[in-house]
Amino acid sequence: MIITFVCLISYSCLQAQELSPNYDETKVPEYVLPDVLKTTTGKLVRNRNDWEQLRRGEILTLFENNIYGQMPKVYDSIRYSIVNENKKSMEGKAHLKEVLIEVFNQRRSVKIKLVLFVPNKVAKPVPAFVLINNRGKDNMDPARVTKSDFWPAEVVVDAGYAVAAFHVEDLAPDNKDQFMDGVLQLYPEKMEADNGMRAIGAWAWGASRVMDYFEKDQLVDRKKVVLVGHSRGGKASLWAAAQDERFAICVTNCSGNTGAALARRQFGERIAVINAAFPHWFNNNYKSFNNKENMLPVDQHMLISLIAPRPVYATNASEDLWADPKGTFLSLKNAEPVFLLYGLKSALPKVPPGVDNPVIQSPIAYHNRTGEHNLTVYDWTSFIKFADYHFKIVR
Ligand code: GTR
Repeated sequence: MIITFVCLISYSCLQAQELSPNYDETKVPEYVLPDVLKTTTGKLVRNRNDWEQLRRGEILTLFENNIYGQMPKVYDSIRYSIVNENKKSMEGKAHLKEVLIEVFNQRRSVKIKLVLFVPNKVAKPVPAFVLINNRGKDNMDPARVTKSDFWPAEVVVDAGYAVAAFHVEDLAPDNKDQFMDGVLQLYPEKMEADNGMRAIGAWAWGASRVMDYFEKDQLVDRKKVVLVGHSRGGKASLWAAAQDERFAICVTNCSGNTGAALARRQFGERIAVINAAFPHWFNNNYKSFNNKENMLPVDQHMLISLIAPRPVYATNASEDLWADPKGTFLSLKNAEPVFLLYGLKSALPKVPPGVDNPVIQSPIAYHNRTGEHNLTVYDWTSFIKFADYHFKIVR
C-alpha cells in the first residue's frame, strides 16, 4: 500500500517535471534543424526549380504523414446559397452576405456558414481577409450587435478590404469526443489511417472550401485572399496555406507549438503536452514524437517555407511565452533560404525585433505585441499594412 502510494507520488512528480514548461532561454537545448534545402536523399536544392520539383512535395508529405494528416482534395459536389443579404449593412458602408457552403461526399455533407462583408465604395473585385474563427461565434456577428476586436470587421472594411469569417465547429467540433462529427464523416477512411487528417486538418480543409466559394463570387478578388488564424486557428491557417496555393498571403497569430514556433527549442508548450491536451488536433503518428522533438523529420520553419513565395506574417504577444515568440521568429528566419530562391529578401533583423516593433515590409514578416495571448485591433491593423504592402495598395 505504502509502496504503491510512493510510486504514485514519484510517478506524478516525474510526469509534472516532464510536463512543466521551460521559459528559461539558458535551458533551451542545443538543436540542429533539418536542412530545408537538402532532400531526404541528400541532394542540395540550388534553385527554384529544384525546390518545386524535388523538395517542396517531399516536405509536404512529411508534414502530412507525421503531423497534420492527409487532406482530401476531392468531393462529390459543392453548393453555395446566400441565406441572408444586406447591401446596406454597417450603416451603408458594406454589403453583407451570409453564405451557406454545403459540401457533399459519399452521401454525407457538411455546412460551412460564411459571414462576408464587402465594402461598398470600392472598385470590385476587392481583396479579402478571411478568419478561421476558433473562438465564440459572437465574434463574427453578422448583425454587428456584438463587435469584437478579435474580428474587427469595420476596421478591415474601412481599409477597403472585404472581410470574412467561418467557425471551426462547422468543420470539426473542437473536442476529442466530437471532432469526427464534421468533415471526417465525409472521409471516414481518414479516421482509420494513422496519417489521416484530424481537427486542425479539417479546419484547414474548410478554409479551402471558402476559397472555392471566393472563386465564384464576383465581388471578391480571388487572387488577393489573406488567410488569418489565431492560435489553434493559426496552426490551421499555416497548414491551409501550405496546402492550397490559392491563398495569396498567410497570417498566423500566436500559433506557437505545431504552428509557427520551432518544436526543437522545447520552449513553452511541447509536443507531448499538446498531444495530451488536444489528442484530436493532429494525426496518430504525431504522438510518437512526444518528448522526441529531435526525431521529427521536419520542424516548423519548413511549414513556413512551403508557403513561399507567398508572403507570411507571424505574430506573437509578449506575455504569451507558451507560444514561444522567439521560436516563432527563428522559424521565420530559417525559412529565409527558400524565399531567397525566389529572389525575395526578408527584412527581418538577425535577432528578434523589440516589442511593438513590427517588421512589415518583407515577404516574411513578424511582430511581438505587448500583452497577452489574443488577437487584437493592433494585430489586424498591422495585417492590413502587410497586405497593402504586398498588394501595392497606396493610401
Ligand atoms: C492552448 C494550446 C495552444 C493554443 C491555444 C489556443 O491551450 O495549448 O497550442 O492553440 O490553446 O488555441 O488559444
